[in-house]
Amino acid sequence: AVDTRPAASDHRNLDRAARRVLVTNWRARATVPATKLYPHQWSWDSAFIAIGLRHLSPTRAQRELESLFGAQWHDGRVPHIVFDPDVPGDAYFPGPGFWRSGSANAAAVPTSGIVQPPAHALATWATYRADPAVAHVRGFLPRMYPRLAHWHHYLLTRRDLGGAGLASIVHPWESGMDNSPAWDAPLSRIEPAPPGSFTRRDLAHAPAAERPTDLDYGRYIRLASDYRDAGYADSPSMHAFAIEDPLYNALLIAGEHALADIAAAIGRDPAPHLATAARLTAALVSRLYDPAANMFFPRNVNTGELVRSWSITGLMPMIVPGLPVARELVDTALGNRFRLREACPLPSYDLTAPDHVPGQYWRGPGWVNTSWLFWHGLRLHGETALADDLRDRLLHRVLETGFREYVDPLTGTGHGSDGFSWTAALTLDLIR
Ligand code: 2M8
Repeated sequence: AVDTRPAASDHRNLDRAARRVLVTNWRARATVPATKLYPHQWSWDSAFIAIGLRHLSPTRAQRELESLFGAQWHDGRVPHIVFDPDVPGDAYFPGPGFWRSGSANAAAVPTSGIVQPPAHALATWATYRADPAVAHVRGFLPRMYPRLAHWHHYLLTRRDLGGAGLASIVHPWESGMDNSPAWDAPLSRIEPAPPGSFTRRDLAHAPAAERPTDLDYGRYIRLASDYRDAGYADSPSMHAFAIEDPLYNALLIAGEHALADIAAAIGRDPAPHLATAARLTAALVSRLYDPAANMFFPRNVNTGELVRSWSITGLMPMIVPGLPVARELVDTALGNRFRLREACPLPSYDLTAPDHVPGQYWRGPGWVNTSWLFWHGLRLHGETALADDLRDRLLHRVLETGFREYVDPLTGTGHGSDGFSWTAALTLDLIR
């Protein structure tokens, strides 16, 4: 077997290079995911970035999360993009002029109107633990706790579109795994916005073959403008796309466990959060787990059917404390579809599927954030040897390929942006 463990000196170089990426991508109040393709603040990126930044500057990691929650809407939602007013409005599409968030948040900071996976409570607790003294002086936990609780409350109430307690996403962008093959069938019923009605900006910074198609974008724009035109109201009947996603709900459950820790640390009662986590874990397993497949699948709320797509989302419940089927998920990860022992980062989609594309965004390549989550889950469930091996191979991959946005999981060819923030941030965390 080839020894993939990077040497100590490699770690030092990686550490230095990762810090450089985060320093370069820091703006006045937050970190951009990548300088050209994503020139604003993104919600779940900031959570992963804080997990790395805490090793470089605990104060900056706290500010990363605080600035995101500074744009939280009155209804509790945390928008998926917080726009930087110093960046021209047409640098990214769809920009502030499309979303028209107005005074949806107290500061009237321009934002999008959809959300992203709730990785923030997990990141807040990890950030706090990196330097409790500094957090204490800054009042970090007492300030974040009510905001996080309000955010989860929005998801647990207004987004319970299926009526079983789980949160639904109402747009592929909300999954964070935008063009995952899992969304192909539910998206196919959406009438795309006419091709001439909008101009993509992403193709100026990344090859078309590595990005979603124009048809995908037409559907993304239709869904987003319908939501906007309905005043961003949530009701089961109005969403043409409504999905209970395993990754989304797994992060919500892990987040409720983190909220319990945060509550206890500031003298509040953790019990309600633990009760919510237990209730959601039962719903996750009963509604989204298929025991014949040893896999979680998204549920299409509009048809009531599971979407039987072998996407990385189905392995992500590994991060749920006390998950009763963790060993079964490890078996699935070790199998031919994900090849946990060789493929790195873990592929975003079934390696054996005829439509697996190893360089196209969320349709095959490996991403460091989902691999980090699986690594975290392996450790949580006592799979230490597999966790250590995955960490060593991830670090080796980044050493070879750089801080790319996504990577061919078998050849290691890098794709998408370079100098990608969460790749750098989570590398810093894995080195520790
Ligand atoms: C990607 O998504 C954005 C839309 O939100 C885009 O393609 O423009 C996704 O990979 C998403 O998960 C990520 O948060 C975002 C910024 O890195 O880029």
